[in-house]
Amino acid sequence: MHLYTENPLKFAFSQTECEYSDLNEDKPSFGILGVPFDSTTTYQAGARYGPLFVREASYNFEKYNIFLNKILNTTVQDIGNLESVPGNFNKTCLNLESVISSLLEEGTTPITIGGEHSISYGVVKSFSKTGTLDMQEVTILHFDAHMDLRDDYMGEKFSHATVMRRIHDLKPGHMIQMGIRSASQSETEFAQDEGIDYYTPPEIKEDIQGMEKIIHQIKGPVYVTVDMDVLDPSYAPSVGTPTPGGLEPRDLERLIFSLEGKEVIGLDVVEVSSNSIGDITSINAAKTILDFLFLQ
Ligand SMILES: [Mn+2]
Repeated sequence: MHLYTENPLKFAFSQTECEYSDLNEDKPSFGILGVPFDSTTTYQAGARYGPLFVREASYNFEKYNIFLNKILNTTVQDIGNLESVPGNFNKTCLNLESVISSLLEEGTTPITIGGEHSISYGVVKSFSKTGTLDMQEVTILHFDAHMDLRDDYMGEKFSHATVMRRIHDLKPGHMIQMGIRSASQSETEFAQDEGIDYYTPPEIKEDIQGMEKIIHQIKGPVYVTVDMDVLDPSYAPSVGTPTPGGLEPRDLERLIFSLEGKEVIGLDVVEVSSNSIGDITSINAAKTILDFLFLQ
């Protein structure tokens, strides 16, 4: 290993597998995996570039968080990108389940950078397959402009637009959606019938402390999925389906900070379709991952 060098293709403050074994330490707490897959995107394509630009953007942050008065000191291994199969969700999902399952077997908590939202299904399915976790005890905390609860989208069962319905099929104990401002009538009816709680941006802005309390009160394991379109397009324009009227970065930061002390079993940050250095969407996505890591 050479001193004074860094690898811009891995997430900031993380180690590659080689470096990790050189350090001869225990397995890292968190494993970062990029999934460059965007074959079901409806509108603004390019989420395949998300892992690249989110990692690049991660370099412009401090290792110290002024709000938490904390230096980032958790162990993070960046294991690179998934070998995704363009145009084939099923094959991509099988590869994804294989990698996530191997992380879980090591006791490493996965942090997945999308890719479009359909990939979250492969991650959550890996948990349900391990057998060490009772899905009935798991809460899915979902930040998004959209419910993604359609049973199919244009005839497709697996899509960024159906991902939360497919995750619901895995029978998690509870689902909470925050930032919702776009849905079909049948999606809202499904959510109400199934006891899925959802909160719109005006509700969140009017009572941010109430929202923090809802997150504080989650019992048991939590899986967190963040579609970056939860932010207003003024802060996150490079997403698959930009939708006006979203959250501000400070709102999302406070909600992520509310996870402190929670048993978070995995995090994904999806739908970033940035295609240039310094793009605000990738910067906000990298910040969200770092905000989460500062809690550890
Ligand atoms: Mn969305």
